[in-house]
Amino acid sequence: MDSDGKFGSFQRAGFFGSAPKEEPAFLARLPNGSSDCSLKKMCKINCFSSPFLFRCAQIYNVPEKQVRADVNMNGIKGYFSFHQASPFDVTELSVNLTNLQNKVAYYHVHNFPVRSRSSRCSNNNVGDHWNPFNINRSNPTYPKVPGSTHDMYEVGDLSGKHVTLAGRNMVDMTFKDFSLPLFGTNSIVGRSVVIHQPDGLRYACASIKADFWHRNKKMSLSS
Ligand SMILES: [Cu+2]
Repeated sequence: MDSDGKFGSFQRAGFFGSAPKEEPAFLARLPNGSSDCSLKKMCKINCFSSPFLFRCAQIYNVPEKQVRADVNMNGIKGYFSFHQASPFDVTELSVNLTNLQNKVAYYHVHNFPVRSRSSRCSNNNVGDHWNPFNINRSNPTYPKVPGSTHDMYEVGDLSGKHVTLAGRNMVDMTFKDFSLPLFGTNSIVGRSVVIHQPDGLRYACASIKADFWHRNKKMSLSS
């Protein structure tokens, strides 16, 4: 919100002329100097010199999210780390894996966490790819390689959107992902990452959990 007017004069986000007097109004920008909006405070603004006063929504501070999947299976060690500053920001994905021994290629977010210790990465355990928009990967138009806009891929198709692990022994890489939410109903938090062999068989997996180490480090730096 532009409560300090740094983006210039107030522009209305929608048409409020017929809105009932007490209906909450969601505004993109606030008039310069005409409101007392601040965090966790209800505010009233005078809309376009109208005699009506509109209430705007309470303003919340949305904490950033940082989660990770720690992999330690079949000799592969490392992590997938995910960070999103807010629901409106791009997600940053870091992949740091060692001892791949050229044995694996694809990696995806799958539907469920690793719940059982037996047949950990099986379909019964972690399910299929996380694909909340029901994108059909059998469709001939599904991108074969990275480079298309991320909305063209399943949300969970990380190697499809970015790069595969084929022919690698270790990787340390970071990507921006425009379709990998950590907030809301399509969030990947609480699901899992599965690493596949080049033939598609599941080789290693790990649950996506809150990154307490990262959070504690940030808290200690800020205190
Ligand atoms: Cu998979």
